[in-house]
Amino acid sequence: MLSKKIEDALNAQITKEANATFYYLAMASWAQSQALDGTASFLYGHSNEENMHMHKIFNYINETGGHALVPEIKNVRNDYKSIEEVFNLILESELAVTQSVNNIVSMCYEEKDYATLNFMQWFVAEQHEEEVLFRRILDKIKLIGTDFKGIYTLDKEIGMIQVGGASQGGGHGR
Ligand code: OFO
Repeated sequence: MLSKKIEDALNAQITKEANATFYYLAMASWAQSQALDGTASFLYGHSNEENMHMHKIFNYINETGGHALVPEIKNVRNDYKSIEEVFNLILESELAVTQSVNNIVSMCYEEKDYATLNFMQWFVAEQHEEEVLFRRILDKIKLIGTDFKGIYTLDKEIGMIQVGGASQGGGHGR
């Protein structure tokens, strides 16, 4: 049984996962419109992954006696300046999600909710993987560059990264 405090925190996490789903979907669409097909394919996949995270929390709340709520999605940005901006924004967004996951974990200790603590461990591992992945992509952007030739190579490299989560054990194909 979930306490009201934990249920509210999990519903707030649903909002964050939903925002990430649509944020990355908008970025994927922007990349596709710029003929950055590898990046678009990676970001569509990542958007789907965030959607899966959201569903995971829906299911957990409802099976634990709570009520998972559909969030309102507001202010999705559709235009971006560059591939570098996109991945900087993603890392920033993931760091905020990690903070939110960590706050729920702390709350679980305070409330002695060990079932939710156990459930959240998956998200702790997932966030770690995502942070590593996006830092690595930003390193590649610096290394390869974004001039005419660089962008072509970079887009291909990003397109080859497989999206996968902590649940698959193997991470993001690194
Ligand atoms: Fe849901 O994994 Fe990042 O945000």
